[in-house]
Amino acid sequence: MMQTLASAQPDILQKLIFGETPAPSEAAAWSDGLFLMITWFSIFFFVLLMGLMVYFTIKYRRRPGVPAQPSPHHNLLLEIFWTVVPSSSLIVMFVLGFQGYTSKVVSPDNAMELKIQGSKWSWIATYPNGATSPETQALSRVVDNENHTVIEGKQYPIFYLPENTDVKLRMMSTDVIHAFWIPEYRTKMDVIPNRYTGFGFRTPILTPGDTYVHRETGEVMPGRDMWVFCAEYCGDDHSRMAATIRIVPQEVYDQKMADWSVKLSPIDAGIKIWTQLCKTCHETDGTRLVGPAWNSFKNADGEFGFGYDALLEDGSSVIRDANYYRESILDPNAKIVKGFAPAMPSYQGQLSEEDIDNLIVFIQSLSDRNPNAGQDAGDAEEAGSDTEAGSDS
Ligand code: HEC
Ligand SMILES: [Cu+2]
Repeated sequence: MMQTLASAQPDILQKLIFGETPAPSEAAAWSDGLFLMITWFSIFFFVLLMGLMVYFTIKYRRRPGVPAQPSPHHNLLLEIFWTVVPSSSLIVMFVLGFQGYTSKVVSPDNAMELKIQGSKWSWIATYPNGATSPETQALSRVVDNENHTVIEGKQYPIFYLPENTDVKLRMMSTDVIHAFWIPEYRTKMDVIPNRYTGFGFRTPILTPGDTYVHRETGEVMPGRDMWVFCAEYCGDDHSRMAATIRIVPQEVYDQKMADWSVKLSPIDAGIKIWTQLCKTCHETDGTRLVGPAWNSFKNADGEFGFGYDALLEDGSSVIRDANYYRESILDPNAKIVKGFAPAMPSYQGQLSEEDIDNLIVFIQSLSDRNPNAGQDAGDAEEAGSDTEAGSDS
């Protein structure tokens, strides 16, 4: 269905507007298709209305000796016709647009989670195993002919991703509002302080034509580069807040992850904080202490763990997602889990953003709805995340 919308359009216009490279995912092709459909819709009505206007001005122009025609008052049928037809077309556009939007914002349960941090004026991506990419490339280079040297412009980070994989971004800003924009995916989303936002996409399957040039060796390697830009005006260097997403074969990605080894995986770092600060009130094996256990399980009090709905004291319920956990740590009394006392101290100012993030990755790993299951996320297995039960995909 998604592809039909895009492929129903003439190829030339598609290429003229969106370039030679095909959209990297079905969701992106959907946006192109919808954009072109709306373009044709507008062209049709523009030509029709302007044509009629010109025709009528000529036909009913004022001429000497010809008395002016009386103006008709109202024609109910005509009024209904030209209200219903255009507005139902708009509803069709809305529905198709909404469908495209949800397919970008909602990603499959097992999508790999990439953490994005935006700050003035750079992007940092952190992988499930805690690694960050040390590689960069320049957006521009100038050849200095006198000295026979190449002068490279500002360096931008390269984020490697495996081909044919669902990826989900969890983003936050450390300062002002930014927006993470991947033009090839036709998607951008605001990145704001103190709240996670995100969207997902599926990386394309590489074709033999997809290559990039290795910066140091000059070798031609299989892969596909896509630019990332900031789409929210955020100050002086906004226009140079860029990065590259580089889609590579799975083996290359795995090798990079192994090479960029990290001191302490996010899960291990999370376990450390838990042992020091939270263990007295929170178990990870379903045992009820002062506070609820963090792993996923069900009992008479309801469902627990990441990805499950929390029943609250005030009778409402809320999904336990990353924002829920963040709030529970910084402002524990904002939502009180049903059956528990408001006995938890706030950790506002005591835990860094990174600490909170590590705790969330650890808590996620305790759930059978762990988004990072199957990724190399340290000792997730040990924490018992490999069960399929309860998955609602
Ligand atoms: C003095 C005991 C105590 C300590 C220490 C404590 N908590 Fe809590 N926590 C609670 C109680 C009680 C609740 C349930 C009431 C509520 O929702 O605030 C709770 C709820 C939570 C929840 C929501 C759980 C759910 O399943 O919905 C999270 C997340 C949480 N705490 C995280 C932490 C973290 C992280 C730490 C350590 C940095 C911590 N807590 C330390 C008592 C504690
Ligand atoms: Cu920005």
